[in-house]
Amino acid sequence: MTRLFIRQALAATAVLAAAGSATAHITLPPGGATAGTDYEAAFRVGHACKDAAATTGVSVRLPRGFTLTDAQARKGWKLEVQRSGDGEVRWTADSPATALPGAERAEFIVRGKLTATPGPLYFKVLQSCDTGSADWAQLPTGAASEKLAFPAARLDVLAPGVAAVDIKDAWIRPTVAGQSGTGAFMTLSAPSGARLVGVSTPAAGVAEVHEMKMEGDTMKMRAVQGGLELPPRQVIELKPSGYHVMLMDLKQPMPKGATVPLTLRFKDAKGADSTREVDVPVGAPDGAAAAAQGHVH
Ligand SMILES: [Cu+2]
Repeated sequence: MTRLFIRQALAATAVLAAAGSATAHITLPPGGATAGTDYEAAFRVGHACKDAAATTGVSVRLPRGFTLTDAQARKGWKLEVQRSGDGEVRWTADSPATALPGAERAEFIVRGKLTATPGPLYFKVLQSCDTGSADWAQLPTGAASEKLAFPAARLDVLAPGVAAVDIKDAWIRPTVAGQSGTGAFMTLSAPSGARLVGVSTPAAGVAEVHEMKMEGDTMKMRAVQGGLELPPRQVIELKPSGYHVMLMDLKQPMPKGATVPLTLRFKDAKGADSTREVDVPVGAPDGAAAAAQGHVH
């Protein structure tokens, strides 16, 4: 019966598909935001326009469903806010000296209130450069294999109760016969901040968030008190020899290639509870295994 919840699934494929969004060039941090809340939209500019040396202007067209509160000024840039219609926020570099160099990353921040209706919101962003411009304004048409050259920045507006947290590269260390505990690892990022306060899975009697701490000259692990803080837009890594999810009282072995469902529970800054479900593959991804070995030395 316990076999039911360990599924052989194509979870690795899902992870790859999620990573694909990182190829877009002006983006909002993945993970979404809760419907009806105040949201700080931090548009990440990753590089200048094609063949350009610097970004000289960024103009964000606000979608219906986002009610502007304010926008963050940038030193050396003029900020213009147009509230009529759907609204637009525009930053323009005062001079070539204050323009954003091609290889440098920066965030352009707009704050506002989100619609109470869950669903995707698309922000169209016009990037101006010393040479040319790029209009990140394409909306998906729904075709399965579609690859947009200039996608608009997407925000997933989530129903209350669904955690606004991006979960990537999750994996569980395989077990051998008789082993009663193991670790689960992943990277977490909460665009608006959150705290990981609990984990559960039908595959283990007990699941806890652990940290590694030196006690005298011994490395010990223990439960994180009060939950694991995820500051806004920071990537927090759960990895071997660092923070991890400890699965104890395992209900069955976890062979490489199996998939285990985890439910992660979060609290936001206002104390609202939310959860996110992830199907976690058993077995270290190549990169993670290498990183884990690197840690030993
Ligand atoms: Cu542990």
